Amino acid sequence: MEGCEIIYFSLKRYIFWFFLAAFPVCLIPANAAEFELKGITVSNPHLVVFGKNAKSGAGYLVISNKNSDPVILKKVTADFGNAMLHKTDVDKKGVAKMKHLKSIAVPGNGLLKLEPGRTHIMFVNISIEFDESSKYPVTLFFEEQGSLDVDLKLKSAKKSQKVHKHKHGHGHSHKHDH
Ligand SMILES: [Cu+2]
Repeated sequence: MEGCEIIYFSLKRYIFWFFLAAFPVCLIPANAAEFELKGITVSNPHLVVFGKNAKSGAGYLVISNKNSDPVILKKVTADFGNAMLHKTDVDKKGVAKMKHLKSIAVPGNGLLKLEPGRTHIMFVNISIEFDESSKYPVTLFFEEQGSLDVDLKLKSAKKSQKVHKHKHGHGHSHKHDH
């Protein structure tokens, strides 16, 4: 009898921990940020920078358009730097070049993916330090639908922020800072 109670108690505890552990996991996909405006849905907006002191970065997201007409994204602005629309083109020699786009069109009842190596939002002259827990707001301006605020989630491309300091003195003295 007493044994059963102990099992029951630990089961209750198990269930408690299970929900505690599972709850945030359930929240993340629901939270995996979607932003909507007049039939336009922007999903999975994220920002890739190289190191926390990066001066430039790229924004990627998926724009889906439930309207029957195409929608035109004509401008992106950000507080943390200058934003513009870019497209990466690879020429015949295999050299990748980025081209500035005045606008991008999302087909009616279709979607456009801004993704690495293709269309992206380019950020330059970044004036802030990044940290992984923050979100970075940008505003998308659509030709007819107006503006939509979207939060970009930071994804560091590489852990390049851990700068390995290595000082070498000349002659006999060696200084190593790690
Ligand atoms: Cu670019």
